[in-house]
Amino acid sequence: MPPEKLDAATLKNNLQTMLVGSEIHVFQETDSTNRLAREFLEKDAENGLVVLAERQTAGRGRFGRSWHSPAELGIYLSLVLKPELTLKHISQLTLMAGVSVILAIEEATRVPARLKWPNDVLVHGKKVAGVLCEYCAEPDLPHGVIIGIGINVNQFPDQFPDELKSLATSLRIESGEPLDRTPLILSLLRHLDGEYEAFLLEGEAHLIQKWSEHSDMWDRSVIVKQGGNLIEGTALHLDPVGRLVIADSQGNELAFDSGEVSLK
Ligand code: BT5
Repeated sequence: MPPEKLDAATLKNNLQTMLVGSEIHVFQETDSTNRLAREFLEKDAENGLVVLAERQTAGRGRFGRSWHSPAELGIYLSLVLKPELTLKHISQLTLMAGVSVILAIEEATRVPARLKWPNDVLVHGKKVAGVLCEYCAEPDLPHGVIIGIGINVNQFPDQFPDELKSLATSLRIESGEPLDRTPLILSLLRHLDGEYEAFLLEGEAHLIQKWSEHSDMWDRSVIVKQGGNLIEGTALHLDPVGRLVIADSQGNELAFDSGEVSLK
């Protein structure tokens, strides 16, 4: 069977959302959907605009890292939101996107995906999806948030580059079956819509609880890398604003609002 192609009209016609997907653009190829979404935002994009690409030539991760984005095998999606929020809330949108990815994967597959703070979706310890939230607040330009989501859907193991083979997985590898991306994208957009609305109406408490329930970090030994420092401890919980709280070897509780976590 030829690979399934994404189509903006099909997505739009089957969309069940209030805000997310107010406009949908599908590109054959781009450097990064987050960069493209930012360009739309700067031209005053509609709140809820979604950009998808079949392939990214310079997909971005956090801290200048890259996201491997082979043609037609994954989902590369960016959502433009224009909330009236502070920076504190922006990191909570990363958690909101992670929860939405998990719910969509649960709906479409039996793959047991779990969250790792702040932006990773793992299956059996390997990364199947990642979130990159970027805040645009330049003077004289429209302000907003770009939520970028990458999901590995139909890759076989040998379709990952060598450096990712032990770190990455796909839904196909985990379920043993190919998966159509269109229903998964529709489910993801519906969950983003619902979770975002709930977050705006009710605040972050419920979101943080939901995120925590879908994570298996708790009580595990972790190393948090922040700047040049490595801090070892046991992951305890998220605090009320979504920071990761760990206990170090002396039992002191430390809260992190950013960083890179390795599970031991
Ligand atoms: C992320 O960064 O996990 C955020 C990834 C966001 C990608 C989406 S795709 C649509 C949108 N447009 C963009 O340009 N980006 C977003 P981070 O936590 O920094 O993880 C990056 C690291 O994950 C890399 O350094 C690799 O080790 C690993 N990695 C790269 N590509 C991967 C892949 N396809 N699957 C699993 N791991 C990958």
